[in-house]
Amino acid sequence: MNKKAFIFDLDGVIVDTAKYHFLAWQKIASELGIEFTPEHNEDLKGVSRVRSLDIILDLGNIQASQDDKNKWLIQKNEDYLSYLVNMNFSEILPGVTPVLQYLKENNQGIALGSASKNARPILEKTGILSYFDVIVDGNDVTNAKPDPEVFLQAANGLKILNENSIVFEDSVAGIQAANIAGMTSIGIGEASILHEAQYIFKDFTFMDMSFIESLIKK
Ligand code: B16
Ligand code: MG
Repeated sequence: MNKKAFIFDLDGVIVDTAKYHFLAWQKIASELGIEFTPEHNEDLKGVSRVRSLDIILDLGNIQASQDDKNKWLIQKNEDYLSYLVNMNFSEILPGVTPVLQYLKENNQGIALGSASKNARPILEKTGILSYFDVIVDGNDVTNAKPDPEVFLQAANGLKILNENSIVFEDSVAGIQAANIAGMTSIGIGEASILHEAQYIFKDFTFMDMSFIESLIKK
């Protein structure tokens, strides 16, 4: 039986936490008099917390001291965490659990490759932590996507070659990272945005198990 590495991004692939990131950033932005829309939020997907703040400050042409930035980063995360308190399995995106189940039953390597520093509590709260053999998150990497570091660490942790690794991603930077790593890139979302991906699905409900099977046998 072939063993492949299946590496999942978190936000936008397994759970839709983008809406909570948005609410928390919007609060900071409005305090600073910056207009921050859902369209702007698209640019923060897959981007680290520190870089996200810089993008928002740039929107408002605001230069800030490191002390102020640190204060806003803490405030944003506390607010974001308050939205996660009541999170449970119902927030897992459609079609994700059957794919995890199928991969587990077929003895495949399963890893998380996320920019988030809150990945573990989210996997715990949604009840899917035990599916993951390896977790690489924002606490483990120094270089953000499109740098492939997060996915390279995940494949390495599973002891599987990059060419035998498959990445599920919702962000352009994440797809680029997977491609740079020489892995199979699968975009989850809009084809018009994720066109650099080797395969694209609107969400996991559009993915047949025969497709997963073909990836395993490839
Ligand atoms: P945190 P992913 C990313 O997660 C999010 O897409 C991005 O919007 C967020 O800023 C980043 O995590 C950092 O998250 O503030 O929780 O450390 O898509 O790479 O799973
Ligand atoms: Mg994502």
